[in-house]
Amino acid sequence: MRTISRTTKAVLAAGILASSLTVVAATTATANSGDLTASLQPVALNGVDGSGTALVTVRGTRIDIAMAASGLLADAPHAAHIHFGADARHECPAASDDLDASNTLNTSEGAPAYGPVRVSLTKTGDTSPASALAIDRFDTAPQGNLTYERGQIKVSQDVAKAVTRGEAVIVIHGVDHNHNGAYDGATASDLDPSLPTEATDPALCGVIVPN
Ligand SMILES: [Cu+2]
Repeated sequence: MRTISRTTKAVLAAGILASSLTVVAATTATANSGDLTASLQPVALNGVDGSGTALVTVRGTRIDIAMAASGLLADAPHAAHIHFGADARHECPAASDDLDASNTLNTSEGAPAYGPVRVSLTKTGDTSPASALAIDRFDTAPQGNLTYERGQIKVSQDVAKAVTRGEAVIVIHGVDHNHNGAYDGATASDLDPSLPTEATDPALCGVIVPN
């Protein structure tokens, strides 16, 4: 019967341990998992006197979100999304993003900061970018307070990964620039010319960061 020296056994054991550690590390790297928070603050230049918080949980390619915000135009639909772009800055926009010098920021002007819509935070039904302006399925902020809770939102692998890494941004839209209690004004929305820009301009924004 062959005998294996102690040294050989130790080397073999170390090798097995090292390879199983590699397997554990690889598994952890591919399965997205995280508990995160976004502190929602007024978007630069848009003058919303409000704030909010979103709690986000990622498990694989499913996301749970609970969100509350205040200071929004009351009883008006507020589209809300998770934005992410690989080439974006993974930030909320700054006053310097006001390319047309209008002294307000529209959704497109914020895109270099937060990227395109990747998840529509609708209360029911589809949550893809196709529902970005499905205004009948977003919260209407009674008394200016938005509440939102939805679990098991299916997202793509790259979005799950971006959220887990702290690169995705929550944006709540809808700003009453002239404080007259309604979305109106002569400027058309950059997203849908049939809507006033007030209906879609970004109001509150927060990067989703790991707890
Ligand atoms: Cu958005």
